Amino acid sequence: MKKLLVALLVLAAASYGFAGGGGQQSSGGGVTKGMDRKIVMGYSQIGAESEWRTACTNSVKAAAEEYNVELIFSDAQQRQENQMQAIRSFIRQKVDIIGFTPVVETGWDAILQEIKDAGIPVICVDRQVTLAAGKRQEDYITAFIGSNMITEAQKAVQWVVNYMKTTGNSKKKDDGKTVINIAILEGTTGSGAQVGRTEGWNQEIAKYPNYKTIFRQTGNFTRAEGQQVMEAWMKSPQANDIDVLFAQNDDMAIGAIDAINAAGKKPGTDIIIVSIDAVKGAFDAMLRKELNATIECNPLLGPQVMDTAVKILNKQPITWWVESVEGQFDWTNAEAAYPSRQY
Ligand code: GYE
Repeated sequence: MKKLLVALLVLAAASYGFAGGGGQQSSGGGVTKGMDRKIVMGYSQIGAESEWRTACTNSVKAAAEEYNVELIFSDAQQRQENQMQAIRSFIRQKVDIIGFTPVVETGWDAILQEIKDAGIPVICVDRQVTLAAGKRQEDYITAFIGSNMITEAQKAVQWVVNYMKTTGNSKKKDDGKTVINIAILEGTTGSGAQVGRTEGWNQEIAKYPNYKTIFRQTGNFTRAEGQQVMEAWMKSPQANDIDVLFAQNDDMAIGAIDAINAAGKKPGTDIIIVSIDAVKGAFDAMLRKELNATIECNPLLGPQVMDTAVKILNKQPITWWVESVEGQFDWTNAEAAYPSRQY
């Protein structure tokens, strides 16, 4: 009997630990807004790699409070296996609904089947998944909430081409023939954000054959790695050839700006820089005239996540994906927009 008790305790501790990994649980009375009971959501976030991610996490936690949803929040520290452990623990705990941001697109087939078999609805937040050939994510994921990564990057191309044609950098303008050399800092390899933004950029830039990519490397969506990679490029013999830097998020652009300054070049003038997200740090860099433009990607997804969860659990109709509506900012409108920015 004693042995059995000990074994049970160990099991309970282990499953609680899996839910953890930096997890936290909020409880309390009352019912969830829009429901006749209080619901439990297991939520697997990928980490805290960027200003964007922190804003997203804060938004989800605040919305859970507002809706009175019991949130079991787990931080995966960028590791897919940690996400799997957390999700399996959510299944064991029989949560009402699961929310998660897949760190990379592939490798989710088995666990999504497990969630489906358990009859738990799942909301995919910010990044999408790619399943094995022939399978549709709509058959495994109840709703997706996030941005269109492809169109964001297409907007970045349009901004760059327009700026290079009308203004240019300190060395050249785009006359349709002059070669414009690009360096690209990519996000986490294999993540929905990296895959989509690379695809959108490649498709759109192909329309302008005088734009050539001379550097392309991942900076994992972090400032530190954006800076390191740019530092290496600034030391290479081709450093002087870089006309444009496209960073797949603001944090990497901000890190790269430090490296460009350290190399004695003027970011925003010698090298035109465009990134994606529109976080506060990007606005600061635009006001310093070091970052030229940022394409907005809205991280404040919490209210939409909770609202959708309630609708799903109430068996109300939902739209599988309502794309976020987003703007873009540069030196012409950043200052006016700054005071009303929320992240
Ligand atoms: O742009 C970046 C973050 O997946 C859209 O991930 C998200 C991206 C965002 O770390 O800053």
